[in-house]
Amino acid sequence: MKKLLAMLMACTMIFSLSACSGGSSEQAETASAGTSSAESTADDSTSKDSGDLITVGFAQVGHESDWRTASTNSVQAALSKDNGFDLQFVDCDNDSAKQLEAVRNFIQQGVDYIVIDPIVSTGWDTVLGEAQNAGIPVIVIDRTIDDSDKYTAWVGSEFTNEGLAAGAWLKDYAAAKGIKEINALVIEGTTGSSAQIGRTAGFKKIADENGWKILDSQTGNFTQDGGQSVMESYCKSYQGKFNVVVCQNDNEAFGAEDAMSAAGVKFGTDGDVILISFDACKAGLKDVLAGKINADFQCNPLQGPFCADIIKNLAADKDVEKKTYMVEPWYVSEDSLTNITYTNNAGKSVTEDLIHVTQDVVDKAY
Ligand code: GYE
Repeated sequence: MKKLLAMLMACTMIFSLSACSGGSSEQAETASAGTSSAESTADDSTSKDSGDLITVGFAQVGHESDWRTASTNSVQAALSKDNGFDLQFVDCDNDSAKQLEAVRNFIQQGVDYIVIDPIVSTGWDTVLGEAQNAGIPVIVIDRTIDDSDKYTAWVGSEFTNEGLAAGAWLKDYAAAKGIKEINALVIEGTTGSSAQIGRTAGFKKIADENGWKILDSQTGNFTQDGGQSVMESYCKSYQGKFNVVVCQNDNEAFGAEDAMSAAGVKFGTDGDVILISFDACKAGLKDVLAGKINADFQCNPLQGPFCADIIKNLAADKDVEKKTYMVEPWYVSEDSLTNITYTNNAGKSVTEDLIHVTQDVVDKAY
């Protein structure tokens, strides 16, 4: 437990966020149901036999990207036996039916807690009701569930802000470079995921405000292969007509780079096409450093410690926040712009730093 606390405190300091304060008594009541065996483990979890561990079922999206690998590693490390957890991990392979089945299996087994990273944002109310009836608190991480509030807590990203920030950066960058017309191609993430919905909407809002053309917007499913095949077809259909490509994650960007290189399209800081990406994983930031990706908007996958913190607090009958947002910096290849100002999804005008990528930034990335 001491080890866990130290880790969580460090994490809280880094992100200046707390996942364990406040919250309504209603949440606390829901959360405490079905956790009596776990309560006794809340104070000392370092030397447990398996009967004392908190059992958790985690229905993960799949293994489609570098981001996903980092997310899985983060949750598995935080919900380890040493930290007092017995974690059952299910890779749902980007299949919503499989994910619902995994959650139903966890309910049937009577795990203490269920963690879900929802592949899509709707279709959840019935199964969350079943978990609630069984007295099993559900913690949602990363993507959101938008058609039900029958979960105890969520920790993840403000995807619309990521899209808005990408648009705000492009506006300032184009102005600085004297680029008058924007003709953009978008490669979206998995259709119906909150990450795809938010990033698409945020970028489109800025595009509409500035009269930019979005020539096409198709899904690449958050995979490198998907990004490559969408970009291959874009290169044929829109040859010479586009000057911006927006990929909704780094892996799609890697695929788009291969397709553009094969088609003889020059992209990046010295090219004719501005390449924008999301996630800012290590390999993505390497490409920012190399000038292949112009700007990369981070989505922070290190939610494991927050998740462990939430569960430990629920097990100890403490209140938790219903929503916790990860802090996410924006990364750029050139150092000409140092910040962006935009109106975020909460309607607030914000000014945020742009981090110029150096080798040191790459080395420290996830
Ligand atoms: O951007 C992508 C992953 O849900 C935020 O899913 C996550 C997204 C992430 O596959 O790389």
